Amino acid sequence: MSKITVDPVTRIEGHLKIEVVVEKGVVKDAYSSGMMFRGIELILRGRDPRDAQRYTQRICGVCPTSHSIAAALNLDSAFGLADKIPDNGRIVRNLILGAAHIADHILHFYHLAALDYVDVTKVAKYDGNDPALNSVKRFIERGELAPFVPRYEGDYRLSDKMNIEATAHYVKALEMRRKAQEMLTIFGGKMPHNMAVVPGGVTEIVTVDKIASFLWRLNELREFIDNVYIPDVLAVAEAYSDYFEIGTGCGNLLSYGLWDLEGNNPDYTKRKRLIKQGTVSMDLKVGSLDPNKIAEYVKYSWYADSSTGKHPTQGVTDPQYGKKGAYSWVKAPRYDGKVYEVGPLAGIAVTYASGEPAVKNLVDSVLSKFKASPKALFSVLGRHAARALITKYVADSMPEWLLQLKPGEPAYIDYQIPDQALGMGLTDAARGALGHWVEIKDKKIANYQCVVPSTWNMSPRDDRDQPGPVEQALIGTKIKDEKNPFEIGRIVRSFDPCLACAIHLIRPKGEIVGTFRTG
Ligand code: NFE
Ligand code: MG
Repeated sequence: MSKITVDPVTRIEGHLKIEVVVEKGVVKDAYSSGMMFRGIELILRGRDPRDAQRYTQRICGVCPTSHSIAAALNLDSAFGLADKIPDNGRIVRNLILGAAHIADHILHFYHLAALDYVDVTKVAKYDGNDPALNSVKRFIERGELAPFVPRYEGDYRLSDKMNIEATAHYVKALEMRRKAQEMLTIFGGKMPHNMAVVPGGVTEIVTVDKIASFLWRLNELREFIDNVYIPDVLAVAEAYSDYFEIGTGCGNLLSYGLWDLEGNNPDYTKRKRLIKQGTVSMDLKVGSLDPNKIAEYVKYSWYADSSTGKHPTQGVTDPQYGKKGAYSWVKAPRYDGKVYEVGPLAGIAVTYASGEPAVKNLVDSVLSKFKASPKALFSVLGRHAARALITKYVADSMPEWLLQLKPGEPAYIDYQIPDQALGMGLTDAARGALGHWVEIKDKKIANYQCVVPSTWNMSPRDDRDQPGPVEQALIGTKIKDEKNPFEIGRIVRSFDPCLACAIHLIRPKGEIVGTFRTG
């Protein structure tokens, strides 16, 4: 029996420690620990509710846009506006969120995950004229290879030509991400932390110029998605096809859905969305979404036991670093007491299993290429493929949304802040189901709770000792070489973890809770 500790896991956002216990080359046990303590929820107490819009975006620099949407939906519902947002406001929010997801998924595949599969050192053999590749080659010749090393060795399977091409695409993807961020700023004002998404709609007026400026960037991104991103994901999948069977996980997926296609249904769990709400398991049976079944557990998290098992409307944040038996700052959210994975795979699988024709065609075309059944989606490669397909699906849907905009018409509706109210905002962020809940008293925030995608996915064990999604995905994995545990990095990164989002709280008086080193 041996223990492998990866601390910190690199090429993710935030500080994550993964420990696995290996017996006869197989992972017997796994522990996911969020090692960073920070926060927002308690800072919001006593503030003007509209501050949630600005403050929650500061949870993270990668997915602030999703927090802005969740906060806006939350405040819309608390202010009685959920079914009153003008179509221009709803559509501009969709375009801003769509741009953010495109940028984010390109970032994850090329700049975070692909380096587990692409051997950049092969660029040393390049003898062409591409300036970007020649500059990478010079770095290799000088032995300056960060951020591509340190890395695990011994399981790079692409041909030299494919490794070189994929490295060129890594560089191209930086430019494409910038284009997607620029697209976001046309309506959002800036990135990160956009200024436009507010309760009541958006502050940006719609003009023909903005539509045209958005569209030409979108067209270029669609070409990149179709001709580079998706082919690269498929090429990786072909060379590493065993990863359709590795990292299966808990087998339960949950999606809040995203990109509102209608604005007149105040119930976010029933609203028509491009990606649908619901739960789905490996038999592809879709369940309806009931947010009352969500609770966060803390038996193995560094919080007071008295705060365990609470629904987010009753959520309590009471840190206790060093609590006996605990091993993470991440809480353990559960749905109906069970473990659920969230993310693009969940959104795609719920929409696919609901029979949406466009998503069925996209998913079936990938599965038939690999002669695989839908069960293969529950895997490392399934997560990457779902991310690429959701990127294509939203990018292909956006031109029509641009045509639905009405220049000169309102994108915002005015409102009064109520004395007392409860609110809930549900959307899917790039990493999955994101929920914000608010309680307003005397026109101020009395309680604000966020339950965030990486909190679900990176969660530790819960009060019933059920391991979290990433822990379950690791347990049972064969480790070929304990000195180069590629499998761990590939499984963990397939979830696209963000620990900044996962742990978003702080002790109210700001005292030091503990001092410790990681890695
Ligand atoms: Ni910091 Fe985030 C997303 C949110 S969480 S990246 O997507 O919400 O995992
Ligand atoms: Mg929280």
